[in-house]
Amino acid sequence: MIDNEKVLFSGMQATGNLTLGNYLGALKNWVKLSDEYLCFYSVVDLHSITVRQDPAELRKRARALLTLYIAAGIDPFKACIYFQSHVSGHAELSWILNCFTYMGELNRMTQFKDKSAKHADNINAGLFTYPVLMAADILLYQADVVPVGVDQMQHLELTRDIAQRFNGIFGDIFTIPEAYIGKQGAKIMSLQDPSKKMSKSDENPNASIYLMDDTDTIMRKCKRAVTDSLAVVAYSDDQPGVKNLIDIYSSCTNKTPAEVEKEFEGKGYGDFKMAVGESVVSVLKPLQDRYYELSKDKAYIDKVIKENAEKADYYAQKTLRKVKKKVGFPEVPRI
Ligand code: ATP
Ligand code: LTN
Repeated sequence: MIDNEKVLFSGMQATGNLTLGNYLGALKNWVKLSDEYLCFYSVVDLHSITVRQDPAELRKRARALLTLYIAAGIDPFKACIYFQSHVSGHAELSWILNCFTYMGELNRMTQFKDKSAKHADNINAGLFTYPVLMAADILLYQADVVPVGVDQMQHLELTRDIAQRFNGIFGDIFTIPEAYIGKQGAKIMSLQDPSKKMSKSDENPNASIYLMDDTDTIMRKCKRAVTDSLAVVAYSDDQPGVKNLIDIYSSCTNKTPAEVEKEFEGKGYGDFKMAVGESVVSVLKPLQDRYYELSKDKAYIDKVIKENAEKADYYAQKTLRKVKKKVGFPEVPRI
């Protein structure tokens, strides 16, 4: 690590197909930030098994997600793109931090409440302590910044609380991380119900644009997106469907919402939706092409996976050694 180089950590779960929300709210920022920070971008497969998974499917999706990180434009030999399960430090630190986290804190987590309602037949302890593993991910690499969507802010606040508590007892061990929320695309909403976020686990396929959707599908989903009867392209909370489409268009074209309003002044929703669809295609098509190209190069992806697991482990062990010493674990005798 270069002295004073700031560290960034983020991760995504390999569950479901990635949506445009994941790209605009997370991946797109990751690419931009990888020039400014020492970055760790993890495929958080340990988190994935808090919900029941088909093993073969999980393995396939995890590799596909790692490939997508690269296809989105992240240089895997600059940023560290790796599988969480390849670095045992995540699970180790997570256990230690469990002992510095209160039940009351975890009980307040809204994602736990949502997910346990959704998976009522499998409310496992991992689902409950999920945020502690996330804290371990971040603190293990001494991350200064963590780009996340707004839905993850509560987990990040908890991470800061745990780190501060630990530091309060043992001295300055952990860097206290800050959230990084992108200006545009922080919360892309469902195309069918703009009061809900676009989510890869949505049952209605028309609600989300998937990163791998073909051109016709993208255009069709945009055309069918729920709007209103006001017939003006305005960036207003009274028009959540249109507002969401403006957010998508702004993010894909790097225009401000005010510029978009101006561009579509006096035009109907038909024209606007067509333009939104085209802007999405212009972003996703090159990404898809790169993805298919990369997927064919098994040796290259294998090299990324192996080398980065070692790199991540090196940084993880540095923190873990300090933590273990502080909490009072005996050192391995050097004989
Ligand atoms: P799930 O439906 O399985 O909960 P998800 O689509 O919400 O999944 P996550 O894996 O929870 O996706 O999130 C990955 C990253 O994408 C996170 O940083 C998250 O904040 C961001 N993200 C997810 N959905 C959106 C969205 N609709 N708009 C902006 N960012 C999003
Ligand atoms: N909980 C996150 C994924 C995640 C993460 C992290 C994000 C796991 N560990 C560390 C940022 C930093 C999610 O569901 N989006």
